[in-house]
Amino acid sequence: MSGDPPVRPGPSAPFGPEGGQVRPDGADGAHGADGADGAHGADGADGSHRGGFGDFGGERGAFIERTFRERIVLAGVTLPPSTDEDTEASLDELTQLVDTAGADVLERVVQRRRAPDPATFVGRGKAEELRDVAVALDSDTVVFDDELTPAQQFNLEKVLGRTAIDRTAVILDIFAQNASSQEGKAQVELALLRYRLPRLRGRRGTLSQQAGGIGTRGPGETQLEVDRRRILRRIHKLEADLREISQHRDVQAKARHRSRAQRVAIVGYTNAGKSTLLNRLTGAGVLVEDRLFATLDATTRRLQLPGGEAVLLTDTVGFVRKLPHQLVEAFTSTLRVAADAHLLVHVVDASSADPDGQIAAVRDVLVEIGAAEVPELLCFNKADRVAPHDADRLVERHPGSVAISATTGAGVEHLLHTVGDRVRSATAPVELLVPFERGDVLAEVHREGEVLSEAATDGGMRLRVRLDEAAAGRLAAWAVDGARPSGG
Ligand SMILES: Nc1nc2c(ncn2[C@@H]2O[C@H](COP(=O)(O)OP(=O)(O)OP(=O)(O)O)[C@@H](O)[C@H]2O)c(=O)[nH]1
Ligand SMILES: [Mg+2]
Repeated sequence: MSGDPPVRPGPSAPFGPEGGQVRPDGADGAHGADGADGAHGADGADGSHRGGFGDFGGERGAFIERTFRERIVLAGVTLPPSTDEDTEASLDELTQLVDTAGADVLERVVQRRRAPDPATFVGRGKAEELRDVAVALDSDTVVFDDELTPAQQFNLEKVLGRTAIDRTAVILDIFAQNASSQEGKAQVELALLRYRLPRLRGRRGTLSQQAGGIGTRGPGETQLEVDRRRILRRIHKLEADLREISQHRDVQAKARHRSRAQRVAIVGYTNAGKSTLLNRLTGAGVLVEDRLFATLDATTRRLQLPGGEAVLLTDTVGFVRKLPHQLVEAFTSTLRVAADAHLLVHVVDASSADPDGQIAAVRDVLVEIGAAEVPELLCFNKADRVAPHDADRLVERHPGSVAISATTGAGVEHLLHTVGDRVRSATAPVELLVPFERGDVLAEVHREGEVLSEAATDGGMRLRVRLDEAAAGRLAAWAVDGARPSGG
């Protein structure tokens, strides 16, 4: 089964196996040998684990080996207020993430704690148990369900005698695999580098410390400084590139904002069927796959609603529990379509084990990206995969929601009518009264809104106008009766 050489291969590790250590090709007992004296072996200056994080050479590469299917052990910790079931559900999802990244989960080890151990996240004894499990199963890598600090990661690798990575690394890894556009690639690389920068020290710094003495620290520090400067330069370059792309996007966005069409963004948990829905509604031809994070780039299409009006519909990157903040930061410009939308169609996989947990996770990310205030239409998808009364129950529990199947098309007509209603109610006309001398305001009303009627009165110009929410907010001072557009 593990006839493949257990070394991390070239592409992700241009520097080769760490510390110049060479493993015997295809040696079945290689892991066992590590594990048997794991801690001692790692204490030797050669760093006998491969060090997923410390493996700086792979700064643009993957955390998970893909020339063969890596054998992985998962580690989860139940911290209050979470329950054991929460941990199991989270580990189910981590299993799926690891599978998407191209590796196999062999075993999971869980622990209940009041707080993470600052040094090793799990307790020391648990870490040793993890090492024994990994040795017994001939597993190369332990994946932790929560983000490890650089120090925890280093300490764990020492105890485990093998690579320790966390959920964040797995998600970054999948994003790195799936990025295809220039912007997507730059965003992912930026997230990877920001993640790796504080972890550089793990290997270099400690190696020189282990070698003992101030005298030997010099060269290690120097190399570390060189590495760090190189990464920082690259980070600044990527930030500049992304700013440029984002300015270009702003120009496009302004053009979209000028168009009267309302902006509707499809958001939701990864694999919920967002791209399938965009394709069904607009024939956009976006890639649909039964894997996580298939979509990383935003795609916008014009959609004609049954009521006659057109909206701009955008499909974008999916969310997940504990979405790495490095990704959220790097993807701000992509994620802005949600914050800029008039309406969010929040697609939920009705057939998932925990639709409500997924809804909550998506809403957490929406808050993080400043889209919490955008009106949301919950859309339970994959209704063809659940019993009809289960779909009904979900819709009943979430008033105003709809159930659809993006694949069969069931319920899609109803969804379109609902989108139309929501969009229209958000743009119900308002009455404005603007003094004649405020030509600037009148100009703004004409620029920003759709003027339905206009008449000169004693108090000034009286207008009936359709405004988007932002414009309505800015012009609220001139509204008659304080009428707000969302008031219907
Ligand atoms: N049975 C069923 N499968 C669906 C439905 N909608 C989507 N799927 C499947 O679910 C999987 C994910 O669909 P996508 O449209 O790629 O999902 P997504 O939300 O865009 O996912 P990411 O871009 O990866 O976040 C694919 O295998 C689809 O064929 C549906 O209504 N019913
Ligand atoms: Mg998609």
